[in-house]
Amino acid sequence: MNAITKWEIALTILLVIIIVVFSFLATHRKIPSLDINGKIVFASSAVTLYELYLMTDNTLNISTLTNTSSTSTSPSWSPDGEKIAFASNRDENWEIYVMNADGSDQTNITNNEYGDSDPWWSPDGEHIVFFSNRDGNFEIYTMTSNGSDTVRLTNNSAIDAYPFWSPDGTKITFASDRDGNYEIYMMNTNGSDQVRITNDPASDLDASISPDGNRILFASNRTGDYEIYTMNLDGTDITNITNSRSSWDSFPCWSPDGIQVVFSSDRSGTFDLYVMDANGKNLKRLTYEVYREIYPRWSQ
Ligand SMILES: [Ca+2]
Ligand SMILES: [Ca+2]
Ligand SMILES: [Ca+2]
Ligand SMILES: [Ca+2]
Repeated sequence: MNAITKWEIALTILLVIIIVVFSFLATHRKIPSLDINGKIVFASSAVTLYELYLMTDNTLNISTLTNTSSTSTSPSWSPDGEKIAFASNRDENWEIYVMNADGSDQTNITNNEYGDSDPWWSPDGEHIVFFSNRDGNFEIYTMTSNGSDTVRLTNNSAIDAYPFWSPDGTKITFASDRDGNYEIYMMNTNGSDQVRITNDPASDLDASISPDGNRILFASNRTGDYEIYTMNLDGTDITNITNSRSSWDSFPCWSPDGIQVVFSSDRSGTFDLYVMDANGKNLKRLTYEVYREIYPRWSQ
């Protein structure tokens, strides 16, 4: 064997080793596992349709809650953390379902031919607010948590959608395009005193009041792409807490203690979940899937 062949063999072996090592590193990328305080339910399109998943204690501890050939999304925790309300189109049109927090006993509580979506539990656990087009266009409704005694809260030809119940139980925030584009509104839980909070030509939506009752968290595309903001309850002191231009940052949700915010962003190229302090600091990425994770909702 001459010297050149020996060198060729040595070089080939070295190249093979390098390729094997790099392939291993690429497929066994070290994903940081983060401890989270409580549990986060979220929707993910693992194949083509969204299903609900539960992340508990740390970001690698994920279990599957729904598994149907349909979409399940927009989850909301019961205040005691025992149940999850959500929307699904598994029964041919959108309905609201309630299940146990382990995914068992999935029960349709709306049962009508119209679109019903985005349930949010009242803090006393008695009621659920949601939106539906059962009266011809999208309006906000409340019902008991077993689906009885539905009450309509809004009444206009515009879209009224994406309601959240305030942690103190007295208000419902929602989005409506009744004034020409999506703005954030607040009303009493019987629909009285509907007040507009934002005033911007962009879309403002997904507004929820902080556990301490002082700030509203919301999403808006007023800079040209979606960012997450906080503001006072009267709409003053609007603060952009994502500032991630050219990425879509949305689905914001308070942590139960109000110190952090969980949200979905496509800044990595696909929608993943992130957590940060409510002032935008200490950003941490929670998911590293190639799939799309949206609608994170946090419970103790
Ligand atoms: Ca329906
Ligand atoms: Ca309406
Ligand atoms: Ca607006
Ligand atoms: Ca952005």
